[in-house]
Amino acid sequence: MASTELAQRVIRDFIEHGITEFVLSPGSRNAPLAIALYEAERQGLVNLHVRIDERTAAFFALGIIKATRTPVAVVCTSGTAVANYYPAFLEAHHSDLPLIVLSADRPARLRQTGANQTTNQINLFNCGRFFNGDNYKLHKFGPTHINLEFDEPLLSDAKEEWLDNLSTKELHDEDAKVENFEVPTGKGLVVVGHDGIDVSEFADSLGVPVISENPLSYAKAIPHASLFSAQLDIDWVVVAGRTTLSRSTNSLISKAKAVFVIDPRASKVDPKRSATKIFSTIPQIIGSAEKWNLSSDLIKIDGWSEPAAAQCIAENLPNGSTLYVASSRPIRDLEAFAAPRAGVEVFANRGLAGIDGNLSTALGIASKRESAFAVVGDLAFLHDLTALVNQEKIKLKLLVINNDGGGIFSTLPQAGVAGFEKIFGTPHGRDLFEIAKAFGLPVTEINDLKSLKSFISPPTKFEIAILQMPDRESNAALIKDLAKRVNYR
Ligand SMILES: Cc1ncc(C[n+]2csc(CCOP(=O)(O)OP(=O)(O)O)c2C)c(N)n1
Repeated sequence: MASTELAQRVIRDFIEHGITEFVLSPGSRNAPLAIALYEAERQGLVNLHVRIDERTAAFFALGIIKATRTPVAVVCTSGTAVANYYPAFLEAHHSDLPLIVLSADRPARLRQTGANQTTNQINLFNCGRFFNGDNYKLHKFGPTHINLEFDEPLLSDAKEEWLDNLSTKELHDEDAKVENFEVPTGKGLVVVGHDGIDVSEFADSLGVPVISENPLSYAKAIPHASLFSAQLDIDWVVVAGRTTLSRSTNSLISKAKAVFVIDPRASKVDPKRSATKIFSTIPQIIGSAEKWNLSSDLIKIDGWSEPAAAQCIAENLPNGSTLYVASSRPIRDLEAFAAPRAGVEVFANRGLAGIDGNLSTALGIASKRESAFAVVGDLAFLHDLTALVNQEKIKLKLLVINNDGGGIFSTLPQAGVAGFEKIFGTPHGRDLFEIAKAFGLPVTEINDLKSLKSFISPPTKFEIAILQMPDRESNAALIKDLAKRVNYR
């Protein structure tokens, strides 16, 4: 099939399946797709975002997928370009997000002949679904890679009518059947991880204590739970989503006599099938649970520190706002120190918990929201600077917790080993304020809770705050100290 016709057929099919968000990175081999997409955008049929860096593009797409719960396609040229989608593709695989990679390729006959920008793109990601050519199938779950071989001529006279008479085709969910959850005897607990389905109503009806990795998802969750969960004694636990943040909560789960998992992605959540029972959708409760109380007093953290900043941000976010939280300390500080509340929608890349692509994901989410915030560490910030190149008209307040390196390592067993700063702490000494300025972005420096609080009003544009933090060692000591102050009963 001629390249232009192939590209037009594919883009038309995507639009007919309701896929209207595309993130394009420039190239020659994918020119037929780029031109078709530009035409479709001109006709108001798609939103076309352009990112020069494919890694950024794919994480930006993940953000849009998270915010809209619809598949998003990323489009790139051949060679290393497509390999730059790998981190986001893996993240999509582990969090079941419908990222669709449309990679342009050279014709198969050119492989292994030394032809320019030609490699083996067949099943490059080694996970998700792979299709070569236009006999693909679109899905609503998990990532898909569609590789399209384009031969010369790449450009031909565009036919205007290729987008006429569109007809809608539905992407169908596989129906999951509702099962029964027979409430066991003894003390039970609900643990809410990230990326799961909303189990608030289920937890309310069950009436047992709830601890949540994201305290902003459930106002009745118990504060500071990750700081004491390992010391609890329970008989059974219902785990919703994946718990990836604290060793303490995972050790509590492993001690329970019976573990019930609620997650549509059970095969990735509990691959060893160690759970007593796995539900792929919220089950119906049969029986009633033993009543018992678990509570802990909220510690008000004064002074300027990472835990205090996390608590301040969580408390002051306007109702109705969206928060993206980066991996490493930011998400753990939120878990450990935020007062549980409702009214804030929280996102994080917990599929593989990378510190890559975090700014891009946050920007993708913010591109679909009116009041978005993101909290990232300084290494996560530096890791994804190309996210700052193309900003469109996105409203986001990005808060960078700057502790000049990887603060989490000072809280882990490797703290203080010989060579710690060189091989774990990795101070960079860069001026993040100047870096943000160099991208033409409005930037503020924050050194106290009062200025932080006043920064957390709804964004009107994309702007950055650099939160200059005390050193990483004193932060680790403070976290230990706060854990000792937790009072639970
Ligand atoms: C892509 C990737 N590389 C490396 C890691 C390992 N890692 C986990 S946390 C971390 C340090 C992150 O530092 P920063 O973003 O500044 O946050 P902080 O630890 O200071 O809170 C690193 C390197 C990772 N999760 N992802």
